[in-house]
Amino acid sequence: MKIAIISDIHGNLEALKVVLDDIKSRKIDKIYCLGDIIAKGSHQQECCDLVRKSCEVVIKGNCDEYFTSDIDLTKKSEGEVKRIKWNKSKINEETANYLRNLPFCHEFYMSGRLIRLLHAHPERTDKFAGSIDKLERLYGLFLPSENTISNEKADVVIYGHIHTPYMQKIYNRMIVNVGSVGNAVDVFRNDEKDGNPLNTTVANYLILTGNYGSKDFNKKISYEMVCLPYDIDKELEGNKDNIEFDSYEIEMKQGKYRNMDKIYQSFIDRGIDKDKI
Ligand SMILES: [Mn+2]
Repeated sequence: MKIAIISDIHGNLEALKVVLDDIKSRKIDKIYCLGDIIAKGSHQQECCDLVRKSCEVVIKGNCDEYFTSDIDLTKKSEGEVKRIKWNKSKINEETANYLRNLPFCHEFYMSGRLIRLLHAHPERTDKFAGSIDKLERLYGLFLPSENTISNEKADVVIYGHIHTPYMQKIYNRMIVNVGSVGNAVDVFRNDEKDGNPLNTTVANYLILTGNYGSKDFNKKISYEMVCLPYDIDKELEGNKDNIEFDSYEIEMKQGKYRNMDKIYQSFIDRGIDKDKI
């Protein structure tokens, strides 16, 4: 069984189409989506329509949750109010209702492993845990919570949210981040050390291959990360109405997150010396 796992499309239709075409060209049985179909890019409605048509399982991301909830605008800054209103205007009410009702998590066995799919973390759709974190925080990814389906620790956690793909083995368990289809970034940036941005600004997804439903650990399993170039300029052409066009363009073309101050603060919070990055 081959399952393609996509995440964090963020309204990028060109990237999503390239990914779905690539999936179609391989013998893949199912497509799962880990959320954040909306926010940021202009083609949010189109991406929701395509994901609903193509994916057997879709779970909820933090943006799917945030931009479809009742937000008290009186407590938000002027810029944030504009951002909320623009993003809310990009999807219709029926789609908003669909996103609101998405499940938090999905689980299955493959080649003996209990595989848990999450958007970001078992506790919340917006809790950040990534390769920059210490073991204790990474271990938290495997733990069950009131949001998970089973009360077991997962053998494999597959998630999105951080927009940078990676794999890491700890405690005989496996972490796989599938990266982002439509908004790939790399938070480790240094003008002297940076390589080709095309190594970041691709559409990323994962192909998981193994014995679906089997509780026999003694079976083959594989995790394949796919990186696909797509027509970024064409996608940006269709973003003329984007109220955050400038920062969006930098993310698309340089893979540099729009709010590096937030990234640097999270390095400081984690005890990482930002000057050594
Ligand atoms: Mn997210």
